[in-house]
Amino acid sequence: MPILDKVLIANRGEIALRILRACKELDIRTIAVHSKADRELMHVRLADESVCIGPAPSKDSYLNVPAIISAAEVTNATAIHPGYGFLAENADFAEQVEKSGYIFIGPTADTIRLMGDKVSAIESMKRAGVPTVPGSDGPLTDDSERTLEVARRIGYPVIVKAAAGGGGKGMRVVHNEAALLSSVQITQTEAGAAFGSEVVYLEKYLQKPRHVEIQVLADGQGNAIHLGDRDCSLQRRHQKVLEEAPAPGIPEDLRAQVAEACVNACIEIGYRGAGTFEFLYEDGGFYFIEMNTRVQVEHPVTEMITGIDIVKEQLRIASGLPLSIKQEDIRFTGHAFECRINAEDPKTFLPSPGKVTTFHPPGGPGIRVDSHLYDGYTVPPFYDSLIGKIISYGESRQVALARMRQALDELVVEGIRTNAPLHRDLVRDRAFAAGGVSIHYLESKLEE
Ligand code: MV4
Repeated sequence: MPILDKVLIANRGEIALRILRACKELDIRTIAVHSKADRELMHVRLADESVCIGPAPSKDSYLNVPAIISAAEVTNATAIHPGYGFLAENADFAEQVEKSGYIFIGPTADTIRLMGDKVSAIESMKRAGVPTVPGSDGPLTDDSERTLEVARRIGYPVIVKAAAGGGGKGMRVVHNEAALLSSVQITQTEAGAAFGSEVVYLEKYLQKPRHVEIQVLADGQGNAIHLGDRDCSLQRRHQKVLEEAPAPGIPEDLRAQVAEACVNACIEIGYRGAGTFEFLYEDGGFYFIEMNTRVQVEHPVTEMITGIDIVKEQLRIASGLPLSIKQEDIRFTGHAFECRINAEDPKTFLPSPGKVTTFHPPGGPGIRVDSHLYDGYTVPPFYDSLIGKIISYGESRQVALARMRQALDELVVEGIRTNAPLHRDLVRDRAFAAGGVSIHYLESKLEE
């Protein structure tokens, strides 16, 4: 079967460049679509063709479905890669793409919809044998007595979550029975306004968990594999800052057992493409919370420890090829870190767009830089502030961390402010160096 002929990259920045590089390696032609503010993007220059799809605001360009489909029509695209963010997990977009005769590089619209509803996602995973958080096992009803009973059974604290939420929006922690019903109501009203659905559910609130996720690949033809886990606990306001693979300090038998459950779940639901199972990990237990149906920002740490190019695999799967890699062929070797470099003030975290007068990326053994930056590039103010990722690899966690320290010291970005000083501090943090800090660690540290 021939690989895809021509891929339209429906994204911008570092991930658009990452996708372009994978296409070039596979001899697939590329189409860049960009906003009026993004003519200078690195991948726009490198693409075989480029189309301006609208003005700077995302809603008029990168979220403009008719404009993207039109660009696919005029350029004769075969497939559309959505990257992450923007339309990547929009089931209606995936459906439109397929109805217009293009391949959506990702799972089916039905799968995206199933995972977008957190209640149905959890239900499918539970049925497939993936460990979940003790909870309401479905939406809360308008029977207050039942809601009170469910919370009593779970035990306080509990967390009320919007079924249409995710990524930190539409949730509320409840510490006692007196606060439960009003919290449920407020969350329902907020969810209705934010997502157009008032459906909420309850979970036991885990107070000091780590965020550990498992990467999978599936071909939608009955084959699925896992690429191990990542620890993404270092975050601020639900934005990940620094990730690593594998997650440190997890018993190997447990790690393997949960990963195998994820693989089984993929087969059970007929999953296709790259995906991530998100877990909270606390006191030696894994608890599924959500599934991401896209390639993730932090995918490189997994690529470093497995040697597998996840974006190339996405392209192969989309072209209809069965998975070429078997689970037993995958060896997990060494350790990798990723520092997300943002154009922002290192103290206030306010965005810092503008012209980059000097960009000097780090290098040397075990260093990878995924960035669209170059000398003279102007970071526009309209989008996410991620300007690149430094990835370090080493045969051990210690070696990978030492390489990251050096890489951050070599990095030069002038003309704009970046969060590099925060990273230079983090990679010298004692608790972080020991491994296994919780999701609250960074925010507590920043308060000091
Ligand atoms: C939780 C939790 C504690 N207990 N669920 C936040 C984002 C969304 N993906 C789920 N989130 C959480 N769900 C239960 N039952 C704590 C969080 C949470 C969190 C999770 C992952 C990474 C960072 C986080 C920051 C704050 C809260």
